[in-house]
Amino acid sequence: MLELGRLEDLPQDYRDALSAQNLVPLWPSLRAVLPPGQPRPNTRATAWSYQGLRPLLLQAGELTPIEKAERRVLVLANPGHGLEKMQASAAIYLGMQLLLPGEWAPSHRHTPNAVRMIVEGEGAYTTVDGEKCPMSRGDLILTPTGLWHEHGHDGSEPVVWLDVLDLPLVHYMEASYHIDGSRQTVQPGRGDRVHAHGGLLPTPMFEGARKAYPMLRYPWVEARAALLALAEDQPALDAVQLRYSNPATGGDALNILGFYALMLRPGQTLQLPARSPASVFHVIEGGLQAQIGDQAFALAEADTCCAPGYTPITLRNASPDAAAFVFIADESPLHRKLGVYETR
Ligand code: 1HN
Repeated sequence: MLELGRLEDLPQDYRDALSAQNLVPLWPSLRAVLPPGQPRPNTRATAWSYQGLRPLLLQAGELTPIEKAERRVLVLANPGHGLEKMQASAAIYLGMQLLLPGEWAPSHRHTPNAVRMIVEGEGAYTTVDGEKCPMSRGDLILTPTGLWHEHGHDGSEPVVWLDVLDLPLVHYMEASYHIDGSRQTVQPGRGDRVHAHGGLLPTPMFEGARKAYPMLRYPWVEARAALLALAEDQPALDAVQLRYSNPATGGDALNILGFYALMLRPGQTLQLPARSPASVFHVIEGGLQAQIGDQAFALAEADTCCAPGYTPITLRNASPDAAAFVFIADESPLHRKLGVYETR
């Protein structure tokens, strides 16, 4: 490959003259922004142990009252980006949020999209756009861009959930901001009940009545049952996986990140091809071994890991008798919309 000229090859007075007019020569930096063959991601395969972070999260509950935190979160930060950047990948933010009994995380809305995957505890709820969504382990709750949301807790034990946001991308786009609100009035109606059966959709009588995000909560009991049915129906199927979708459009649940529930049969090894989007794996039930490029991780229940794009991934459920259930988030809706999605 042709050696390109370096910055140091240029006379200092020429470089100064360029800088004075906010000009930069492309050729010394061309290979860095356009590397040969494939990208050089900053995103590093990284795992976060739930047993490791849980005591620190509970300690945050003692150290910092909710009023001083607004959202009490420990961010799962990828060291490849620098911890202070608070990103798991180029487009994905991950955080573990703690809400204690009786606490209230006040209403706000913002441009980044969020989802919550409930990890532990009962009795908490989040109210999104006036709809009160109970939180139970494994449930997925959407907070699409621009919708008011707040969290409350009527139970007696700490509740923890995993927040997944497209914040790094929206922030990079200089489009990230929030607006504080006041306590929402809960409206009657539950999208997850109306859309409990995928084949049955409400008939809109007029366009104005249609909500852009008609289903905000995806109960784990239903996702789990559907995975077991799929595994039973198709014994030869390798990827026993469901995609969280918008029931009205059949498209992805949110615009930027994609969400999936995967079941690994007892003893199963699943090989995923290298694909351009980065991805996140969170163990809902069971355990698994994840090989991400040349890195190996043993993931126990409630552990989370992230994988850069363009990297082959192998997931293995070593248990001879128990299925493993995994929540996956990835950047594929974004890559497809931008036309850069690829499988190697
Ligand atoms: C946010 O609004 C929540 O509403 C959680 O629970 C995490 C991280 C960055 C920006 C906004 C929440 C967040 C967040």
